[in-house]
Amino acid sequence: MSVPRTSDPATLFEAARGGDRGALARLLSLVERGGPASREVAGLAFKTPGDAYSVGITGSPGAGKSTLTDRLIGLGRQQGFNGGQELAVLAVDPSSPYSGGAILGDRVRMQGHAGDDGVFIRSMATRGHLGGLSVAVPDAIRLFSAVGMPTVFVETVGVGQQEVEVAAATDTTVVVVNPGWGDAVQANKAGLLEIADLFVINKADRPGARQTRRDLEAMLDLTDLSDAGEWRPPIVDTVASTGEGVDGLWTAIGEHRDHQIRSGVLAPLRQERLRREFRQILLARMEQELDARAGADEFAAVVTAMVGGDLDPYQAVDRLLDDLIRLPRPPTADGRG
Ligand SMILES: Nc1nc2c(ncn2[C@@H]2O[C@H](COP(=O)(O)OP(=O)(O)O)[C@@H](O)[C@H]2O)c(=O)[nH]1
Ligand SMILES: [Mg+2]
Repeated sequence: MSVPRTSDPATLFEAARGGDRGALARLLSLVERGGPASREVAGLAFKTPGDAYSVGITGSPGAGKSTLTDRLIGLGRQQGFNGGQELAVLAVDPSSPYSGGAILGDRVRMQGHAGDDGVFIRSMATRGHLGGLSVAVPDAIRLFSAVGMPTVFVETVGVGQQEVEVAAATDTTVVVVNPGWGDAVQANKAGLLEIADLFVINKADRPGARQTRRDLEAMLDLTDLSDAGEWRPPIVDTVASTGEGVDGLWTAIGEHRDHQIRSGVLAPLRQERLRREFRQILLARMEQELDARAGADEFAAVVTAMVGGDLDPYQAVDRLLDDLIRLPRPPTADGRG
């Protein structure tokens, strides 16, 4: 099936739902680029909820995420979720403003599936999307879901706050560490411990895997698990380069999925993520609105009043917000509305 070279989101969306991978790729480019077309794609996907289960693979550069993902693709093709064996892979590079740069290596490492029509691999970088990747990635996951993908993998480098947000946008988040002194501690510092549903000690063929496991266990002992429905993240050893242990990882991912469904936390967790997304979009929009008004008279007048000492900075903000959101603000705790 082939679609005329259109960039009309609705036409592309129908084609993608019919199985056209070229159309799906173009929709993802629209999502990545941001702007009105991206909003339209997001709207279409949102109104067509699918049944995709998303799995995030995160960790430091070089931890073996792509090699591991490649192995998981193989298993996912045989035993995918929701009775479907097709799958989508989104390789996210938050540090790069372009697709294709650092991701090229990932493509090479996922070559095992290059000729496989059932696997859709796509990289995504920061472009013009409002709210950045922490909003673009959930949009992309919903798009995959809407076009009928049962399983979505998201590989992302987990090194900063935004990256951690991106990594947390999936149903099951796998944090990959390596053996060796301090790797688990680094992951903890990066905020990855909080978002991990599962730990992988990859490169378990190297010395230090047992120490890394002890470090992780010790840190987990200090973690409050009540939010996650009492799920304690299991720790799986793998050697992605040979495939050793990857079966066990796939099983553990399935167990986490089952746990979320059985305990009833999957839907509320997805809603919570949607709330966070809404917040991100709202904040980005507010910033955009503010920037657009920075030169406006009202803005200048407020700043002048503040600099002149007539308004303190809080009052100046109140004055502007009154204009920006025409909603009554709730009174603050100290009664100064
Ligand atoms: N010794 C060893 N090397 C591995 C293992 N897994 C991956 N590698 C190698 O580590 C390097 C980085 O792997 P890659 O998957 O690109 O890591 P990513 O940056 O996290 O995606 C590559 O040279 C892999 O071949 C493993 O389990 N053991
Ligand atoms: Mg990689």
